[in-house]
Amino acid sequence: MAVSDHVDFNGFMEGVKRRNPHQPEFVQAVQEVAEDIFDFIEDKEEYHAQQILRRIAEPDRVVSFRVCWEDDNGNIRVQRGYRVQNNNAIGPYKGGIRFHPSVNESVLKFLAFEQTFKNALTGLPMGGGKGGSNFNPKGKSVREIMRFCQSFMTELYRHIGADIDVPAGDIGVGGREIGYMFGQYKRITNQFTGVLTGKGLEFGGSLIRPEATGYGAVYFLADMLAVKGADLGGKTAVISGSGNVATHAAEKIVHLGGKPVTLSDSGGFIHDPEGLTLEKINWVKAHKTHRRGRISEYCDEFTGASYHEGKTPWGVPCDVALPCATQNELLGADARTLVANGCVAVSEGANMPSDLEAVHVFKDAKIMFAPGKAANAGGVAVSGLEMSQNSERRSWSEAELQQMLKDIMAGIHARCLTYGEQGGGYVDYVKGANIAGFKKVADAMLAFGVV
Ligand code: NDP
Ligand code: 2IT
Repeated sequence: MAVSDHVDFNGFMEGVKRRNPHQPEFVQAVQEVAEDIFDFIEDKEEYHAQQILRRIAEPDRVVSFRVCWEDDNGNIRVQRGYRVQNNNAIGPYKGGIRFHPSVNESVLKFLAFEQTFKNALTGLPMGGGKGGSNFNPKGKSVREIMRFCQSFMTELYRHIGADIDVPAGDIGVGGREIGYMFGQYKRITNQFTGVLTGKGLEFGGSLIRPEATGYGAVYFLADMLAVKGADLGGKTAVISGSGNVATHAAEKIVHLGGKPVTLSDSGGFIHDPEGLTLEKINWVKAHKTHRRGRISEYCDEFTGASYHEGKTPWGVPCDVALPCATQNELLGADARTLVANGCVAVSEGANMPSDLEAVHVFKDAKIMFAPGKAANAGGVAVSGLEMSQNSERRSWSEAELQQMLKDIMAGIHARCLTYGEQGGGYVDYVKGANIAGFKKVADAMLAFGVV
């Protein structure tokens, strides 16, 4: 197709909407990327002729399957499982598994699409995929979770492999669930390979993988501030979520001299004006992971904090914000409040936490705004390092891995600058991340011809 025949942005998005009815999250993720890519490819005939954007926005495959399991009362339960393999142009499919009642094809397609660009940005050879189930781990016994993980893997195993597709954790899937799934994979295939990441240290896991996403999001934040000659010392940070990403982001903010003042869960948020200390963050980690408690109980444990039922934390005045819970948790009005309150930088620990309107508010205000595909790539990057260690059958030291994570985040930041510098000291990190991620995948696809 010649350039002149190529549809315009609106025509492209109409096609995406028509082909993906009732999939708003997927359409949103494609639009956020397409807004930047259309300008970039305007004068690049080959990308048009080869329909690269159209091809990246169509997953290689979507696998959907039934997952049956028996609950503790002997009832037979049926869930839907998925694996979306979006693109393996630059390496095996790679991306997490999410267990949450909101999981559906749209959510996993958006996540697999985002993952494709994120993984390219890390500089490591990983394609993009995502999987999961509408299984709700809340209120389930550990034995129920084990039986569900085993049943899920009994189908998933035929679609994955150390050189095919390497899943990891995400919402509702942590070290325990990865252990159960790895055990079942090994039992079925009789192979001990690096087929999953986020494994326990005893069986091929990597040091600092649990910390990597939250730490990486704060390193990226620090890298953005450094461009302006600033740092995190004394800065007030508003953080959402209280899971893996949020608690480790809070921890690294404290390490770097900042003051996290909020955390949240799906019930509401806590505000601790004194700031969360490492001791308080450790309590939250244990409370949410081992006791499976609610963030509201923070206020019973620590004086001076308040709980705000049914609310998100974006109205609390801050210097920097880190949305670390879930998609579309920060809307246009929240973005306007953050900007009005003087927030200078936002680093997305979660995937697509800001809706399109919020992204536009941040861009228009020209504050430092790091999209998830850049800011939260530290997790998958250390997953990539776990894959390397598994292939080499060795383990790197914590110091080596900490340095590699910092270097990878700095590399992503530099790639964003390459395509995101707008003059006048403003960097459009969304544009920078989208173009840098797209270009690597697109150029690999060009090399393969029409496949
Ligand atoms: P966890 O399961 O550890 O924690 C999730 C947190 O988000 C919990 O506090 C949870 O609250 C909250 N949350 C989940 N869904 C909702 C919702 N619909 N509304 C409000 N709050 C919600 O997950 P992670 O910390 O691993 O993941 C958080 C985000 O980070 C996700 O967007 C994930 O995709 C992204 N991410 C994770 C990576 C990783 O390595 N784990 C890597 C890169 C990105 P509650 O307990 O009430 O459900
Ligand atoms: O969204 C993500 O990048 C993750 N959930 C981590 C994926 C991975 O393969 O480590």
